[in-house]
Amino acid sequence: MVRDWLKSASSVAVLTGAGISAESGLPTFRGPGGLWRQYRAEDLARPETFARDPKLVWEWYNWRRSVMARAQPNAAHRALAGIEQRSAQFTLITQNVDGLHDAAGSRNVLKVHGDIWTIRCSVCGKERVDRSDPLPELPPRCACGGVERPGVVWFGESLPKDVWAQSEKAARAAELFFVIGTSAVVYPAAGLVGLAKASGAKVVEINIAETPVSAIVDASLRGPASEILPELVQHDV
Ligand code: BV8
Ligand code: ZN
Repeated sequence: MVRDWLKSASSVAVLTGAGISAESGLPTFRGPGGLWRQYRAEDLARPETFARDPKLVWEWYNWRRSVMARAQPNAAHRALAGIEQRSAQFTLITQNVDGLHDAAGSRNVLKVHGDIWTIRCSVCGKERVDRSDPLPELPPRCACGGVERPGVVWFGESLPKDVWAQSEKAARAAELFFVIGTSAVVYPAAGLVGLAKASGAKVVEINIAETPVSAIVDASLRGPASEILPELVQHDV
């Protein structure tokens, strides 16, 4: 059924979360690996924690960057890159900051929560991409002397305007909307599922567990994304 929907949909949009990178060895946010030392990710991904202790937050990001630097895209990331090539209109919206969708060959990736490889000065706002692992000095400093921060969206911060506007547009235009590997508890990203549904899309969830959106989707494929996604594209002859 979903395979047929995929074949006939002229516009496809996808929302991914940490679960799609789980099989690349990256701990999910709220799963067992979501803890670092005795801190919860949700307490570290906050501007007030960074203001209080930039070095601690940077140690967490340095640790995550070193884990991500060793991670490879998995079959789920690659399957999405394949679907993009075959779809007339395809938009990939991700909450992940690991860059694995780009590494798998996805071209048009909307990063609604930013990118861990981007570093931004908290004083002058200058942004740069820095993939050094580990970062030599924590916290890194800008040429202007300002302390730099990870180029990600923390809790309480608004999402990048243009990226968010494109994400909403894609959710509205989608005939087929996949929600993959996300616990669908973080807003406004999770709201894209309801927006796609309200705009007439068929919504397909791929997750190993039930989530708050499971009740509203048209099809719930229960299992690991790296097994289910390649299945969907495999029979494309
Ligand atoms: C904002 C930082 C306001 C980057 C992250 C409306 C309603 C309710 C709450 C709010 C609301 N509006 C705002 C809020 C508050 C807050 C929020 O949503 N809180 C929640 C927790 C209640 N939202 C915000 O603060 C957002 N900002 O709205 O600001 C505003 C508006 C205008 C102007 C000014 C201000 C900002 C949210 C962004 C927060 N930053 N990350 C980083 O360091 O990574 S969020 C964090 O959670 C990550 O980005 C992560 O991507 C995201 C969601 O987590 P998931 O990706 O879903 O991962 P999780 O571990 O939760 O789940 C994994 C899933 O995978 C599970 O379901 C599991 O079953 C599944 N899985 C596991 N293995 C597999 C699998 N599935 C398939 N295959 C597998 N193998
Ligand atoms: Zn600066």
